[in-house]
Amino acid sequence: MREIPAQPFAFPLQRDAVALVVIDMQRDFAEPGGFGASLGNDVSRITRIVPDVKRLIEGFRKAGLPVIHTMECHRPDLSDLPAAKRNRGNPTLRIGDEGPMGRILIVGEPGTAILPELAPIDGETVIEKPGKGAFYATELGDILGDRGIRQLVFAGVTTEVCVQTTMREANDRGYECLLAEEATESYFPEFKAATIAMIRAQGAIVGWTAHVDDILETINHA
Ligand code: C5J
Repeated sequence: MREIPAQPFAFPLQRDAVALVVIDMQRDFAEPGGFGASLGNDVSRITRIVPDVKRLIEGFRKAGLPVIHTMECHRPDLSDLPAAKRNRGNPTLRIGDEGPMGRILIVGEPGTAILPELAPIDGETVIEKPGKGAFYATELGDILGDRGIRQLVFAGVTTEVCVQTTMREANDRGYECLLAEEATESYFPEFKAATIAMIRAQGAIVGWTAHVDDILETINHA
């Protein structure tokens, strides 16, 4: 067994039981005219991590390890969108509204797609999720169980919302979770920093955090 240098202590990699989970690297969170921008956020913060997410994905592919992608999205009839989610806040465009990239966060719309640079390849699992967490109302738990996966490396956006929610869901289900620091981002730098700190606090209470270079170096030599 090899260990990935990590905080708060080394991550004990099980190469035959690890997968990369890339959370919601969708145009709606990263491009002007999408959901993230409609909430008043600076989406350029998200596009800046694309190169690091890309090399993490490519590293897992090269090592022959599974890559799982998630997409936050809803059915066109909005039957999986609670009013409490649709009506929250004061966005210029709500989920399901028609925007410049199609209907916001609706399955099959151009803006809902994963960024082309990070697009899944044949054979990779894509989880369409109506919630912030990727286990809620999806088949993710069954897929991981069938494949014997017990460790999850996380990348994607946003750090304190869908990434952290999914990590907490996974942690409660018994997975060992590692967050790739340069491959995750928030619209709020202080929220990213706080999330990293709280995940690894108290002896890795939610999981570990590590640098992309250390993750890649270890998976390629384990
Ligand atoms: C948000 C996400 N922030 N993917 N979604 O609404 O984090």
